[in-house]
Amino acid sequence: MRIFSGIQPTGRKHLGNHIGAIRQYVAGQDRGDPAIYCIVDLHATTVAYDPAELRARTYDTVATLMAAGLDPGRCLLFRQGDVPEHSELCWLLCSVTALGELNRMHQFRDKSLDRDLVSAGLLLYPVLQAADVLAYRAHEVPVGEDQREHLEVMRGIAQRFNARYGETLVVPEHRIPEVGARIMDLQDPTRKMSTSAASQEGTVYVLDEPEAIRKKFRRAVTDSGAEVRRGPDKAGISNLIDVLAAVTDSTPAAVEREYADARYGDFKTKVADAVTAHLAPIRERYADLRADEDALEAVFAAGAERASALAGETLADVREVMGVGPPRAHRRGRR
Ligand code: AQP
Repeated sequence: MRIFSGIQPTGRKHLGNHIGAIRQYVAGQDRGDPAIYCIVDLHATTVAYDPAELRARTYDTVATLMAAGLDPGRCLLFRQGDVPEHSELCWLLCSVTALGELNRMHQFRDKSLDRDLVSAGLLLYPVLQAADVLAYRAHEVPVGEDQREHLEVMRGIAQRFNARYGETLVVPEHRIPEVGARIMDLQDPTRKMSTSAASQEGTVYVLDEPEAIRKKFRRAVTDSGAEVRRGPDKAGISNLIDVLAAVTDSTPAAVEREYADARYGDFKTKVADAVTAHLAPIRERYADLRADEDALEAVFAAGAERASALAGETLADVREVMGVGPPRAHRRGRR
């Protein structure tokens, strides 16, 4: 079982990223053969950004992943921009990607709003994402609910490629967690918790200080009712129930039973305490890991070498069936 997932180098990862994705990465590293995780710096260039910030936030992100439990000895951890096979495969996959489908993606539409320049890269984002996964012939992709649409595009690209050129690529499945696939903003529980949220108050960051976490949960928007239970009219409380279930490895139903008689204020305090206890060791480990950029670069270099060897095999097959470059027999010593 090969597992692959990519994560943006936004640096400050939030509780949604942690519960929806990072925790599944850690769980996957012993199941994966191998589990492959990539910090997608090429994806980050599809919107306006500062180059020096990108490097710094990439280090922040890899240090956060390692502090949360990713161990480069037990998984393959690397930076996307170190492995040129991703970009080449992206271009080759464009030939089996429907433009109309890319135009309809929610993320493209949302991120195209209010921009001076809507880059072609933003439109092609799902194709590069497909290349990331398909290059490793991964079977499983752990992601949050918001990535379901992109995963479907990726599967369509792989199926179309195989139909046109013969069975070459693995059609991957998503792995969306049962609890916490869509953690909501604490100030507006009808919207997902997001890096690009207008207000920071509704977003809990993995590296937030305990007092900041407590304050955000204290101010979390709930509803006018009094019962700690899930329901369509109780988006705020439902979200808090999911958060508590996820960070305590419980289930939403068990949380509802345990807090059936609790008041909202007390329940929020419980959730805040559980999240603080869950994140504190990660914050502590992060400081040491982030301080040594040479060590982080060494992790990237070792990861890129292994990743490039795996992706290179797929790319050689793709080039062969597509008739691109010399035939395999003439390729000795070349890719
Ligand atoms: N609210 C969420 N709940 C559960 N999972 C989530 N993910 C993102 N938000 C939630 C999952 O986190 C993984 C990494 O996401 P990313 O690489 O897109 O990181 P990001 O850009 O920092 O996260 P955002 O918040 O999704 O950014 P915006 O909204 O600004 O574009 C993915 O598996 C994702 O599903």
